[in-house]
Amino acid sequence: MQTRRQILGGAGLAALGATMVARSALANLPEAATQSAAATQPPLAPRDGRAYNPVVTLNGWTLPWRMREGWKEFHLVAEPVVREIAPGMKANLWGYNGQSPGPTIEAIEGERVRIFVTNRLPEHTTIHWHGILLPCGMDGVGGLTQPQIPPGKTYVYEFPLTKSGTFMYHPHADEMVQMAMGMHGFFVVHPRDPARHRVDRDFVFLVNAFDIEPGSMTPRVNTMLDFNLWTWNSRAFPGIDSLAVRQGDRVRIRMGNLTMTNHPIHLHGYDFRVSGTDGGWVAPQAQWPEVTVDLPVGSMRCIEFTADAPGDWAFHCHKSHHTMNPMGHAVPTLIGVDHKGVGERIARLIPDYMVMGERGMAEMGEMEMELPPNTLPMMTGQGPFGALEMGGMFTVVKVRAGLARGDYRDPGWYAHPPGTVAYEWKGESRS
Ligand SMILES: [Cu+2]
Repeated sequence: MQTRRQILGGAGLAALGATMVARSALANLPEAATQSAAATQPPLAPRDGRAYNPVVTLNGWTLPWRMREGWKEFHLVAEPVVREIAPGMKANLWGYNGQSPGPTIEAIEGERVRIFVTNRLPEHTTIHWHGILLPCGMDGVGGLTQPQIPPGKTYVYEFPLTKSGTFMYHPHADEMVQMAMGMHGFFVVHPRDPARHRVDRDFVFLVNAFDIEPGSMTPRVNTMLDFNLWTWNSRAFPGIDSLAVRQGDRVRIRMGNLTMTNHPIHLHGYDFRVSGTDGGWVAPQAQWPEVTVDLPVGSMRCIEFTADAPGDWAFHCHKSHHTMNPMGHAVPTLIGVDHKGVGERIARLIPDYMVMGERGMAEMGEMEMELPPNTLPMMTGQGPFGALEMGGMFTVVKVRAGLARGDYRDPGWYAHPPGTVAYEWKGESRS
C-alpha cells in the first residue's frame, strides 16, 4: 500500500501544477492511503480505542484513519482509477483512493467522524452518506445541502454516528455519470457493545454494473438498462474472490445495490435470515427464513447464517443474464434448428463462421473463441469437475472445518466425502 504523500511527493506535486496555496491546503490533512491490488485485503483490526470485529471487503479494503482531538479522521480522494474487472480485462473507472469501489469506512456508534474529500476528478463532485442519520448540511447533495466540490478542492464532512448499521457512500453530483463510472463505497458503523450483533465473519460488498464495449476500457455512461458487466465490487466472475468460512462460524454478508435493477441474491446449501437493512437491524422475531434475498435498487441487506454445512456453495444473482459476461442480445435462438450443411456453405463465404446454439449454449463455456482484446468470455471458469459456464455476479462460499480464525485465503476445492457426489447411472445404485 502506498500513501498519498508518497505519490504527491516531489515531481507529483509539480505535475499537478501545485502552488504554495495548494501546499497549505494540503496541510494538516490525514494521509490518504491508496490501494493498487484488486484482491480481498485482510480486515483492518482497530489499533486502539474500543474493540470491534472488523469487516472483510470482497475484492476491497478498509480505509485507515487517525484520531485527532476526539475525531476519527478519514481522507477520501475522488479520482480516475484503473480497475481490473477480472484477469484479462481492465477498465478506466472513477473511484476513490486508487480503486472502484472506494475503501470501506469503519467506525463505532457514538464516535464523531471527520471525513476529508479531495476532488481529483475533471468535474465537480460531492459525497452522500447513504442511510446515516446526520445534520442536513452534511448530507452531501450538491446544490441542495452544499456547494459542489470543484476539481482540486478539499471539503470536510463532520458528523456524529448516532446508530450502528450498514451504510454506503456515493456522489450526489452528476450522479448518472459518476455512479456509472464506479464511484461508491461501503460504510459500516459497529455497535458500541461488541457483543451486540456479533458474528465471526462479516463480509461486505456493493453490487454494481457497467456497460463497456468489448475491446474498449471506458464505460458508456448513458446506458440505462442494457449493461454487459454485472459486478460485485467492480469485479466479475471469475474475478470475484471466494468467501472463506470456517465450519461452525456465524457469518454475516452485507450487500448494497447501486445498479438500476434489482438483484435476487441466492446462496446454496443454507437458509438464512435477513438481519439488517440500511434502515437498521431487524429484530429476531421479525426475521423469516430465505435462500434468496432480493436486493432492491438503492438498498442494502444483511444476511446471517451459521456455517454448519461444509462444501463449495455457489453464491450468485439469480437473474441468469447477471451471471454472464458481455454477450450479444441480438443473437437469434437456434435451439431445435437443424443446421446440417448450412455452416459449411456459410463458411465458404466467411471462413471463421461457426454454427452455435442448436443444442443450447453450454458449448460456449468450453470453446476457445477468439475475443477482442480487453474483454471477458461470456461463460467461463473451471471447477474441479469441468467448465463452470458462469460470469458476472457469481462466486463460491467455501465452508471448511479447521480454518484458522481470521484466515480468509482461498482453501481450494472441496474434497467431497466418498459416496456424496452425483454419479452416472450404470444400472445399479452405489449404496
Ligand atoms: Cu442481478
